[in-house]
Amino acid sequence: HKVKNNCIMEMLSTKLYNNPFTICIEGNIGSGKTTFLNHFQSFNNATILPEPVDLWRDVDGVNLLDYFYKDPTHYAFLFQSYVQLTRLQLHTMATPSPYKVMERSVFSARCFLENMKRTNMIQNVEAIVLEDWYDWCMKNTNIRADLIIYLRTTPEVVFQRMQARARKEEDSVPLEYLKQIHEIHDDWLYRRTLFSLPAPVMIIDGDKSLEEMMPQFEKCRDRILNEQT
Ligand code: DGT
Repeated sequence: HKVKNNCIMEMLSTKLYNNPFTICIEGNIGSGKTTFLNHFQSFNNATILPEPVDLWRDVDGVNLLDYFYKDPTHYAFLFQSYVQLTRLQLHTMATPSPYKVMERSVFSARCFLENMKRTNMIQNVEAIVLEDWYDWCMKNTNIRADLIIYLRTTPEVVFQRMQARARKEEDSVPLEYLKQIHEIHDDWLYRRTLFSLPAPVMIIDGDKSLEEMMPQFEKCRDRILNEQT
């Protein structure tokens, strides 16, 4: 009873933040988002939200990520619609700390949708349905982004990393796909000619090695702390 009461007391005293300061880590596949995200573990008061890729791999026993890569024209809409849902769930989730650090966002899901449109992976009407859902959510929920950190990389570098990590679903992904995804991220966050920007953008050289990334992380930390004061 004592243990149970202590747990209840602890839960009642945990303050939840419905509107935390939100940082989204963006960049191409293999750009180092997960590693960068993990640096934030050292950040006081931050809730780290990695990408829900495991959810996509097991939707009632179905690996949708694998289905998507094996047969994009059949599964692009279904996969994209589930990705969008799981991202919205993370955006709207209250956190036990005042900072939320997310790997990607509902905003960058649009980069993939844009690519599906450009390469005719998806029908026009399917894209419209996904975009209508997106617009509705933007108007009717309070999805917030305060800072975007763009790990900008060279497609050839991330292609090598992707091959080295050998995620089994990605074994047939060609360099060409990474080039397309890179161009769309650059259109959005570097050239800034595509979509509107939901937050200020900080660009970081993601081609650098892990050790070389550390000073860049420190720069981010300073910027975030400055924005809060
Ligand atoms: P990292 O840590 O920078 O190496 O990042 P990754 O590669 O672990 O994470 P990410 O988000 O670039 O992608 C994980 C896999 O899921 C990758 O095969 C691309 C795919 N993916 C992520 N988001 C979307 C999306 O919105 N649509 C589609 N079609 N694929 C997506």
